[in-house]
Formats: sequence, C-alpha cells, structure tokens
Amino acid sequence: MKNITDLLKISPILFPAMFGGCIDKTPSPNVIIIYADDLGFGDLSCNGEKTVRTPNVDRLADSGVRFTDAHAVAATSTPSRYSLLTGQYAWRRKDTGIATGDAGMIIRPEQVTIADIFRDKGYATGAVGKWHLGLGDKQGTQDWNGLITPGPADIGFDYSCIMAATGDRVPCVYVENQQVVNLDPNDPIYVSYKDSFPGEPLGRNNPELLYKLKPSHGHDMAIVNGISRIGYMKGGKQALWEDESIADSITNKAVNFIENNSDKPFFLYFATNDIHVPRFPHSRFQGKSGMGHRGDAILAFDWSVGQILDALDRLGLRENTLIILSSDNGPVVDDGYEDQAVELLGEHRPWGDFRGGKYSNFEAGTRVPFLVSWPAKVKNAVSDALVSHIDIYASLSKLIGSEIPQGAAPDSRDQLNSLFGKDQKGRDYVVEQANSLSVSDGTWKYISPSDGAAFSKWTNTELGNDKVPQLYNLRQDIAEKTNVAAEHPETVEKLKAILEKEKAGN
Ligand code: NG6
Ligand code: CA
Repeated sequence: MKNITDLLKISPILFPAMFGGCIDKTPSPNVIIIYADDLGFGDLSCNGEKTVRTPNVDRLADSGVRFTDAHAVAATSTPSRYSLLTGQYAWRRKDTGIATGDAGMIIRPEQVTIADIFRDKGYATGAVGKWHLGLGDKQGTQDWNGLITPGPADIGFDYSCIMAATGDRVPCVYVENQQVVNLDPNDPIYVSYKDSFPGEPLGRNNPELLYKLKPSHGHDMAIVNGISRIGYMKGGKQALWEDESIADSITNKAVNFIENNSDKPFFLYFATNDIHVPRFPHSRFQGKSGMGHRGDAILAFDWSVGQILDALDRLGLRENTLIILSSDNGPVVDDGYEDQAVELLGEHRPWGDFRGGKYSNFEAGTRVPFLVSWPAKVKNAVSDALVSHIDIYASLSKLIGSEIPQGAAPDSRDQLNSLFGKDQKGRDYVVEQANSLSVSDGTWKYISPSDGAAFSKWTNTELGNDKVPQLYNLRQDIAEKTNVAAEHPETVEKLKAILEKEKAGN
C-alpha cells in the first residue's frame, strides 16, 4: 500500500478537520459521492423539467446547493471517472478512452487517488457500483477466477463491490474485493474482446435468444440474461447478474458499507449502473415513468438515492455527511438498444436547455446535474458558479486537512467555497473533453476545431465537431446555435491560449 506520509515526507500528525480557515470541532464528515451514469441535467425534477419526478434527489437538493453550471471532465465515462478520482485531466493520457471490460487498471497503483487521501486520514473507504477503470495489470490478462489484481484496493479503496466495466460490457458479474461473487469453480469465466468462444451464442447470430432487449446498434456479441453485450464471455453462469436487480444489489452493498462503518468516518464512491444501457429496471419501476425503460431507470436511480438518505437518517449520520451527487457525462436517448426510449420520450428534455448530449463538445456533453449537501455546514442554495469534477479531489483533501503529495492531482484546485455555495463565481474557466477540447469561462465557450463528424446518426447526437473554431456566448445563446468566432477573434485567441497553456502544463 502507498504511504502518503512517506510521499509527503512529514511526521504523521493527524490534523483536526479544517473548515473556513479555522479549526473546527465538528468530527470529520462522512463523504459520499453518488455518481450516476449518463444522467442528463434535465433528467431531475429539481433542475426544472416537469416531465420527470425524482423526489429523493429533490430531497437532497432541498438540503444543499444545486448547481447550474457544473461539469464532468469528459463527455464519456472512463475519462470522467479517471479525472474525478485522480485530479488529473484524462486527456493528458492517451489510454483513458472508453475502456473495454478486460482493460488493465488505468489508474496505476503508484498514483495517489482521492480514496488514498481519505484512507491515509483514517477513513474507511469504499467503491460500489460501476467501475469502468480497468482491473488487473494488462488488457486481456486477468484471471477472472482468482484474485484480480491490481484493483481498487491498490488505489485507496479498502472495500469494493463493482461491475468491472459497464452494464453493456462483459464480464456481467459483480467483483467484490477483487473476486467474482458467487463463482462456481467448476464453471470458470473466460472473457475476450478479440475472439468469440466456439459454441457460445451471440446476439448477431441468435436474435431469438434476446428475450429482454435487442440492440439498435452494436451490442451484438455475448448474450447474458436475454440481452446481447459488447465482448465475448463464457462460463460463470451462477455468478451472472440479472439486469433488473442491479440497482437493488449495488444499493444494498452501498447501504451495508455505510452501516458497517457508521462508527468511524467513511468515504463512499457509489457509482450507479442507472441510467446507462442496457436499461432493464426492476418490475416495480417498469412502466412507472410513462417514458419506457429510460424514464423507469431514472426512477430506479432516484430510489437508490432515497435508500442512501434513509440509511443515513436511520443511523443518525445525515447531519454530518457530505453528499455530492452528479453524473459522469450528459444524456443519450438511444445508446444501442431498442428500449423505446426514443419513441416514449414525449416532451421530456434530458439535456435541459443545452445542446448536444453524451459524446458531444456542446454543453450537454459535460454540463451535468450537481448537488452538494452537508446539513451540518452547508445552507440550501442554487449556485451558478462554474465548477468541475476535477476540483473534487483538492477540495475534499482540504476539507479533511490533508496535504496532496507532490505530483498528485496536478489539475485539481481547492474550490470548497464554491462547492459550499459561498463563492458564486467558481473557476475562471473549465476545460471540457469530448472529441475536441473546449473551454468555457461561464460566458464564452470555445470549441477547438476537429475533423470529427458533426452528427452521430446512431445516437442522434450533435457532436459539436467542426473544422473551424467555434465560439458561443452562453449568456445570450445557451443552446450554442450561433458561432460568433468570426466576430470575436480576440476572445477566440484568449480562450485558445488558456487551452494551450493547460495542454502545456502538468
Ligand atoms: C459506446 C457504446 C455505448 C456505451 C458507450 C460507453 C456501442 C455501439 N456503443 O461505444 O453503448 O457503452 O460506449 O458509455 O457499443 S460510457 O457512459 O460508459 O462512456
Ligand atoms: Ca456514462
């Protein structure tokens, strides 16, 4: 295990929790990050859409700060998660794109993550739910039938119960403390992203076996639980998850973690499977939103949030628990399965007022729901401050009085005052990653030129790629309709220079 005290080369003094510059007697808060998957700004009723009801998330919003200009670091999962946990922009590394289910662990054991910071401070640390950051040393070399290492324990998490990648990627099993749960040793698991396994049915060859969901694009390989996925898998029948109970299973694990650690400070990274594809929520949610599986998955997500809040209330921990709720990237309606999300969307606007969505350079790619609640310390407010997940690392380190070792979290800055609603301005700018890099200062948004496609017909997303520089005035044109780069060359130059400086740094 890394020893941060050694990295800092200081004596192991335990600092009391620091807050607002003075020593505070409040015991160290518990910290929970609830990280939804593909949940759009408009997918929550607290953000103003009338077409969806998320009462438990609203409960959280009513007890904290609700942000209107908060950004995930990237418009897809792996780079966003990498950046959140390491405090380093994923685009600084080439190997941080959407990971396969057999990717080696992308965060290397020697990197100091935010979980390491908490663990070093005596917190119990846990990661539950979607991982999508790779496991093991190298792609395709994991032994899924033994201890899969390196894994979450090597990057700061004492406890983990995770899905290796995503719901739509094999292996479709839970991995608890780096071992597959409920595995029958007589039925070992094999995974490949190169070759299919002879004799195993595939979505593309056996559509008659797809009794739960059929793909709309891609997702035509291994069939698990009546749904075809990305990647090939064989064996492990007893360990396979059932899609309709994923929310229950991982939420229970998260609640157990809270219960088991209620007598000491804890840090929980709870990354839900909802509302990523394949969406196949439990029967108690199916048909309840009127918007098909996608809307029902939002209800399941909301239920999970309610379970966490109820557990904290039950244990008397709510007051001194800091909860951050957000999403890894913006929304997508058809992400590869025929689940009627498009047909039943109706008036609902997952992206709110913003253009684009998941995968896009436009705002809806990274402008995500963001709530911060800590009843003991933070007042209820709405904040337009410009904030980014990149700063969660340094801000939480500050909160618990930890110093960040040299070289760790190079892009993360302390923004506690913004997160707590005291500073209404936030960052000077945020860097957004999709196909291109963009910079927004809250008023102006610059998207760097690229050769990428302007539109994805598969997901029906405006990707925001253009061969020419784009500049939008978000104050006057929140939907990024009019490129005003030609009228404001000096602003283009200014934002471009910011980006170049960021790229040259760290
Ligand atoms: C894409 C998948 C999509 C989703 C995404 C990752 C296809 C056709 N599409 O490649 O379904 O899995 O990767 O999503 O395979 S993320 O939210 O985890 O980044
Ligand atoms: Ca995602």
